[in-house]
Amino acid sequence: MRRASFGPARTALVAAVMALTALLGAPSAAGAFPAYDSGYHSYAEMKREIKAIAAAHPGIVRLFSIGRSYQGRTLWAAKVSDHVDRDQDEPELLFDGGHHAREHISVEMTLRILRWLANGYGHDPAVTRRVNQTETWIVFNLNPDGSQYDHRSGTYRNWRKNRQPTPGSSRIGTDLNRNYGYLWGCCGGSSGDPASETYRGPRKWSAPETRAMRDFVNGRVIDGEQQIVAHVTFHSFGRLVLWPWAHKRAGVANDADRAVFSKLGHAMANRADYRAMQSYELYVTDGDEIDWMYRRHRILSFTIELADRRYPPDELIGRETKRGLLAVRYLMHHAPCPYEVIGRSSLC
Ligand code: 3K0
Ligand code: CA
Ligand code: ZN
Repeated sequence: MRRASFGPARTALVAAVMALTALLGAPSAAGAFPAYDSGYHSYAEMKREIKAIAAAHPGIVRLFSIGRSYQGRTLWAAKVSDHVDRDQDEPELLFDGGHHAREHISVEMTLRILRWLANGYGHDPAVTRRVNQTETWIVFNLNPDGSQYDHRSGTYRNWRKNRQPTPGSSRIGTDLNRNYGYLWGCCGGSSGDPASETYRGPRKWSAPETRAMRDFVNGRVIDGEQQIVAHVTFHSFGRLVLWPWAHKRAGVANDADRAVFSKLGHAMANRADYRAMQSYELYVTDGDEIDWMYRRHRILSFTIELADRRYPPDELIGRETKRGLLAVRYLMHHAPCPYEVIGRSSLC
């Protein structure tokens, strides 16, 4: 072997390749985020993290699945409450992340909520109260197929939709936040073109992921009463708090609900230093999650758009999810009687 004769050149080449690799961000492990964003959780890392937290806090955290993604991944969820294995008559909250594949920080937000509740229980009196007095549901990533696809090659693909093929088309993917069943495709807030970023799917609920969310929420109706009082779906980006309607200019018809949406929305935005508005004011969407949540179940449902850019570097996860947490804390505090914020506790 003549290895010695080209040793120095080879060493230099290896060093150059390594530097370039670090710069371009080759995946740090199969299926992981690019090395420069290793602070983000891939699907496998998310699963490991939530299992570790649940194992460390078995009395207050229970993991379960709400169904499977198109490609068969488990859609992981957690319940957090005292007496977690019992269904107590307490106000319930629901948080979800990951509808849009590339909005990875929304998944980090759901993990942060779980960590905050689990680690604070028994230490932070405010958290302990929240865990004792409410039941919190967290759906960590509704679109794991899409998020994996977005990050796993080592270069972000800017992918938004799920990974479900559309019959009769070569284009892949449905925008999950246009596939919900209330006034699906009604109002020019989605696209019927399978190539579009906001493709609503061939029919309402055509995506297994939205069906899983629907069935879970429908299942929280007990003795005719929806247990979930308030919901936040995390997206990115824009540093915004949004509420229904998304499909039309008018606010919701019920005066108290309209006032509560605005009051809670603005207060959450103040906590986070975000802007607040009815979803329609940003732009029209139809078949989205918050309109369905409110119309079908009268859940006080919000969209929170985290962060100020599409791909916040992992150094910013802490700072940006902290803002989200300030909003979440406010909402949880008012879950037992949201109408109190408009001086109408009698409605609770
Ligand atoms: O409720 C809403 O207004 C959803 C807004 C959301 C969407 O689905 O268009 N914005 S995002 O796609 O930039 N995350
Ligand atoms: Ca409980
Ligand atoms: Zn989104």
